[in-house]
Amino acid sequence: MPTGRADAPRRVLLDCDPGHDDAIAMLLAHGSPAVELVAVTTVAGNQTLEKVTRNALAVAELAGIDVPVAAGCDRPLVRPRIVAPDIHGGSGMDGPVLPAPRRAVDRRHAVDLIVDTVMGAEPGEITLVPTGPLTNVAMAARKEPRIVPRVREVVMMGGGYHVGNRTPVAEFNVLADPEAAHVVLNEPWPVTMVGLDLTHQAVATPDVRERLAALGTAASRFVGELLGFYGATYRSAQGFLYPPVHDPCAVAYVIDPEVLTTRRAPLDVELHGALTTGMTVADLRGDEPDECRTQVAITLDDTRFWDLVLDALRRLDPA
Ligand SMILES: [Ca+2]
Repeated sequence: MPTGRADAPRRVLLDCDPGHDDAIAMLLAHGSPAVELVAVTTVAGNQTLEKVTRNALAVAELAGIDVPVAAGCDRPLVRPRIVAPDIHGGSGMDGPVLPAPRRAVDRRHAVDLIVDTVMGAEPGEITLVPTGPLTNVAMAARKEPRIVPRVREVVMMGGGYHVGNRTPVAEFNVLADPEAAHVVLNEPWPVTMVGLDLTHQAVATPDVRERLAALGTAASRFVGELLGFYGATYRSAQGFLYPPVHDPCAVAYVIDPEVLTTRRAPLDVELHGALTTGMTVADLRGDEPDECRTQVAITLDDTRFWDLVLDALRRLDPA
């Protein structure tokens, strides 16, 4: 059970693969007063580990995020590595000119930083927010099983109960390392799956882009440049009129649970399907169970969501 004060900022470790939307998730977590971003860990996903780690350090530099940034697993547990240059470009975060990071990467492996962070905090204090393949989080749960009951909850961006993006039924983060997703979904910690069903409602429309531009801060300009590239690739590669920004949705839920609706449901991942490997399967039959440690995100309050993002960017970098 959580022990922190109800009004104390929620302490969040973000495990990510920046990634355009990961970058926005970092900025949202850092800028929001409701969350204390305590560490950032990186995992191969949208691009190679080297590239996504560099990108994470660049975002930290840009936004003055002064927390440990540690590099983690450079490949999935079992499968060959897949990356996503069709969406995120050759650097993993094409579009803006990135500042040269002055801070060095933490010397610890990301798995050790996750373990140290959770074991060094009070039980129920740390929320894990994975927004890339789940390799690091699965490895941490295996390396130090005592973290599992100490984690407040896992709020993951990944999967979907109805739709995929890399395949008709599999979402990229889960497809990239389905065995790691299996570990994370089957450990006895609370898991909220913020999947594509939800994140496809978080669309960077022209109205959102105008609000961003009107902020006129370095951070909002940076996000605008991210969305310029990401919007173009989402249009050409996925046929989206405007791009969905997946990863900040998970952070937004930690900041304000009212930003989305959830439904408790047993949840697992397909590892052996001829057509369905990497598909997350939620059992939504019948009435919502009274008790279930897994739940899926259903409906986004997109006005509230974008208000949170814009508010965080404003606080981060006053014009
Ligand atoms: Ca990501």
